[in-house]
Amino acid sequence: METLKTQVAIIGAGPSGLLLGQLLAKQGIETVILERVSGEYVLSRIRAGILEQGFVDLVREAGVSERMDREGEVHDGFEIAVNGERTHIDLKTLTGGKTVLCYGQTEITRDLMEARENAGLPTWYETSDVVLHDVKTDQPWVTFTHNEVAYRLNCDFIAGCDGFHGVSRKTIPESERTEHERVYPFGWLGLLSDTPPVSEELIYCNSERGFALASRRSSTRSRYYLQVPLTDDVEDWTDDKFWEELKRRLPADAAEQLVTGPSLEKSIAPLRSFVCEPMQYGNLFLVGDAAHIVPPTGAKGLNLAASDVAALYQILSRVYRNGDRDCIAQYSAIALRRVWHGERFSWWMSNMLHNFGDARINDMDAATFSRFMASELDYYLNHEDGLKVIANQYVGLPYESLK
Ligand code: RFL
Ligand code: PHB
Repeated sequence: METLKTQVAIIGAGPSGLLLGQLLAKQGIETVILERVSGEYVLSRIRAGILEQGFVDLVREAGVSERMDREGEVHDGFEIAVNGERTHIDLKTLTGGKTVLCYGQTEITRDLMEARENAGLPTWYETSDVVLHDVKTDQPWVTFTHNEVAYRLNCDFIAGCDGFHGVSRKTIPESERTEHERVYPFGWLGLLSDTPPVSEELIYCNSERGFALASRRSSTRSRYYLQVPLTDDVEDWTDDKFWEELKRRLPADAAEQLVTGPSLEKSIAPLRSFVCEPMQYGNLFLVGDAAHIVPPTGAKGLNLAASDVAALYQILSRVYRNGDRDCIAQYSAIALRRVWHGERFSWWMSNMLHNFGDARINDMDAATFSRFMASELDYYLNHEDGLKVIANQYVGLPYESLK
């Protein structure tokens, strides 16, 4: 077995792992990233589109913001439509000047990959059999296989950035972690197309036929989503069927302007709220989707990954700068406080905007639950205080600093 050495072993080359690697490199901290699939495959996954200011600032600090600053669209607001009636959420006014950036996760990931490659930093794609060892000790190590050769990677710390299905979380013994989960009785079918988006701003649509979201990637590329039953398969949805259903769920004036075209990508994602506590075990830290999942309704998944990265980056910088190991224990509590706020917001938005069919929710029948949610929406969308609550959480709560 060949032996390698680094300071921080990062498992997973998604946005969490790549962003952490780039930030640590700025502090002169060595990293090796191990990724299960190819770089091309990582870039074929179409996911989030809305970045909070905290995320944007981190990407700038990592020195990888050149294309994001040029091509990302600043969004001052978005809309929520309830049965066709549109309410504008003026983020900038309601939050005292804050906005979000519309720039796809795929593009951020591509920029981070290129920066890492240009800096000559090691990423091992298409690795298999990744196993974490001795994570409770000061000398953890990772074994993996690449091109049929077995390797051992010695390190000081391991960052588990390997997503919901990764190995890192499962390395923590079951007796040492608690998992909180809510699975929703529907998924989101997403469609990407090179068509001009139906609106300058995102429109979150609550309709009797189910939820829909009109999002975008640029003035020529659209991203739309439909709430679909979990039993549906992507193959059940031709492009024509998707466009027809979207028109029925959008406000009538938007539907009239909708430009349709062939899909570049279509996929279904199940909706889930999930948190693993704690987010650290010895010298292993869980980051991003490895520790928590939110339903996409609040656009928080990627943004919570970024606040985890920010907390771990501060800790590891301090450890390597002045040998202060006491701060290590703060990671989980700092990360989880913000994670739970994001979880609560995403759960609440999902409850208000989807159609739960005839599923029982919170121990009540769906019709009763939907009345509560309709009243909740009515209140929040028609009072300045309510709009501020939505706006302040949509732009993202502040990051917490180390003590
Ligand atoms: P990722 O992006 O899942 O990356 C984890 C990486 O780890 C690799 N990996 C392994 N590597 C080595 N060894 C192993 N054993 C490994 N197991 C896994 C994987 O191949 C992968 O490359 O997690 P990360 O970096 O924490 O980033 C989080 C974000 O990707 C995620 O929060 C968001 O994309 C969530 N999400 C969405 N968020 C939004 O805000 N808006 C969206 O529209 C949105 N759409 C989505 C989503 C997540 C989805 N998944 C995961 C089901 C759509 C989907 C389909
Ligand atoms: C997206 O553009 O993919 C997107 C935007 C906002 C969300 C979810 C997904 O809440």
